[in-house]
Amino acid sequence: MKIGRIKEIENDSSHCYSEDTSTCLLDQSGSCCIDTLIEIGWRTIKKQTANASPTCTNCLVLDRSLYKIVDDEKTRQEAVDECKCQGGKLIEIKTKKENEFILTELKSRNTGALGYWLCGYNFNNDFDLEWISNPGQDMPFDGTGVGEPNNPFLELCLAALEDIDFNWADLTCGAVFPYICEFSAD
Ligand SMILES: [Ca+2]
Ligand SMILES: [Ca+2]
Repeated sequence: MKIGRIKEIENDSSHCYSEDTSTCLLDQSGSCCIDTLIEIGWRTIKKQTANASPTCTNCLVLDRSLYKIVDDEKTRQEAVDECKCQGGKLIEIKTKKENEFILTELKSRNTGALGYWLCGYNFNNDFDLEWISNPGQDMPFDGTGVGEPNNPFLELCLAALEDIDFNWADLTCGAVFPYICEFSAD
């Protein structure tokens, strides 16, 4: 079976193109999103609702942010797409307070999840990770565990891992984990 692939047309966020069906979607709201996985290897595309408000029935709240922990296991890119589709972004943890808030919640959940995706990536071909919204800037707070990051050329993505008390670690972007979407409460 052909693996479904979706790409945004360069410099034009008002269209999405599905290589499987050779269809192009027009989206006046500005962005197309990946929809539910309907069959192994296939994805569909859908319109993102304009100015989507987060579907946050069970969201955590801290200061001006809402957080939704999603237990579905996704690759890092799928997690980024899912959060964006819901009107938010994959979580970027900027302060010690925010990190302790999230870690306390993750530790108390006890779902057996081995980790949760965060929105860090190793830009600049060096030894540290950056938040995707600020690729050129050091993270203002560093929550990485002892000995991490430890594989700057193969493990380019960031997750909070259960076996190191949900401190952060670099790991391969194709791994599948639950994830946390962050929404602005404003
Ligand atoms: Ca880096
Ligand atoms: Ca690592």
